[in-house]
Amino acid sequence: MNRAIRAVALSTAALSLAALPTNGHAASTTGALMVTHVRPNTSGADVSGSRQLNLNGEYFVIKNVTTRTVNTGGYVPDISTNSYGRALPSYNLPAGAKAYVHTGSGTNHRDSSGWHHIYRGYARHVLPNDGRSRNPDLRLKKPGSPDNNTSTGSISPCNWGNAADGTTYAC
Ligand SMILES: [Ca+2]
Ligand SMILES: [Ca+2]
Repeated sequence: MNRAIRAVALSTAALSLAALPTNGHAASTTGALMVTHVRPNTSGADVSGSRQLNLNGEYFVIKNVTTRTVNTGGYVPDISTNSYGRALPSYNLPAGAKAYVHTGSGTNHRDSSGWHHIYRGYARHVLPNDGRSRNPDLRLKKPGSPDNNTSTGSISPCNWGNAADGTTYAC
């Protein structure tokens, strides 16, 4: 198991959200991909002066729940009340495989431990550290869906509360 996933935790806010009928501990999907984990608050300081730090330490994890390769191109990770829903780049994710979807820049690849890494290419942090006032916070939407802050086209939601520094949450 990757060290980044070992420290899975649920905040008290996430636990309270679990009481809602549309949300729970177990990740779910109505499509080929599922959001399984999220790290909204990158380890350490997010900014230093005008510099954004450790952008790739902010990420979410997706899983291919099918028995065939799925191309991630066009899937829209939409976030409530902002415009950070840039569609995912083209990347062939094998059957059953998981991928870190990093906020910053890099070359999409599979690492030596078998984990896949996909980069969104933002120059700033885009996942709110404090998700308490929004529900849902992150929705993976099927390819072709607009980035319009609605749940239309959503296949897998993920929520969190006030995210602790460097903590990965199960969706
Ligand atoms: Ca963040
Ligand atoms: Ca931080």
